[in-house]
Amino acid sequence: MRLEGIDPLHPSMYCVLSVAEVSGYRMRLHFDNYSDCYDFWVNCNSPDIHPVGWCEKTGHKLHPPKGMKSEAFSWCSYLKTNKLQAAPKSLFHNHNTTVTPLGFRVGMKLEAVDKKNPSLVCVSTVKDMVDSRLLVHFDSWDESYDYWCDVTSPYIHPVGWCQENGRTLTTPPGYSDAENFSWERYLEETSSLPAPARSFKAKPHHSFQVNMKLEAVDVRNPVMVRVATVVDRDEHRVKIHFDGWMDEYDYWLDADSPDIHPAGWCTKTGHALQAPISLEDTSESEQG
Ligand code: MLY
Repeated sequence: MRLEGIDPLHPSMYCVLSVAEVSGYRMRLHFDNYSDCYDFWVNCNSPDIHPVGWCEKTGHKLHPPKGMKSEAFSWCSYLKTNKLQAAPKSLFHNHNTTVTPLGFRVGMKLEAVDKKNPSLVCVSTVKDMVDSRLLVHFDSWDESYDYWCDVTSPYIHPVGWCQENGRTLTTPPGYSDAENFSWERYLEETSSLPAPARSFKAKPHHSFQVNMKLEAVDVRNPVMVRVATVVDRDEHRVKIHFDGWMDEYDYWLDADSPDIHPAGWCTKTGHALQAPISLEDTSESEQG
């Protein structure tokens, strides 16, 4: 089945995708005419996917299958010529379920954590808005740092937050007089508005505790969901340990990540669950 969705490596891009594999509530999506190496897994209620025609309806640019020109691509003829099926709208659980965040507009400026370099809080812009989510873009950087978040994200702050909190604001690369960066001047120079402070909401704290068991997607091999344990926590994140595996595979995830599930989720949804490996297995099999 065909659909439209966000490229996880370029979150500002919507692409022509097909369902390559289904496992319970999860599916592997493939970029049409591209190598399988770009395939990625999502839950079927992912906010990142939309039915055929969604981009056109919402004014988003759709990136066609590899080798096709945007101008030449039309879903209608693509599906017809290749005898393909569009995923029916009724299968999408994410549309129109939420309200547009109040106060945010595309083009507004904010201060956001670069999730790839989490020590940096940077000058950034709301680049897109869909349902209740915002696409954060870092000014004068390429789109590979962009990410989607909701208005309760702990990674976004209103203009002036760094100054109020004694943090260094990372200014756009090449910005002249970065030392004396002034939001007032920058907003004027870029003819933009700051996202209103009242639009940023607090995220309720999560209730994960150390030692709790759960089921987590293996980031290194995302077809797998494994038995896992919370081994550390902070305000908004949990550190996941895969039972039986070495600590070096532990990793931090946002507590609201779509890749962690309660114990029993795999059985309930019909997904394979990788049981903890015992130490004897460790040397020869998977871990080696
Ligand atoms: N060492 C990296 C840091 C990039 C930071 C980008 N953020 C601010 C969007 C580099 O210079 O490529």
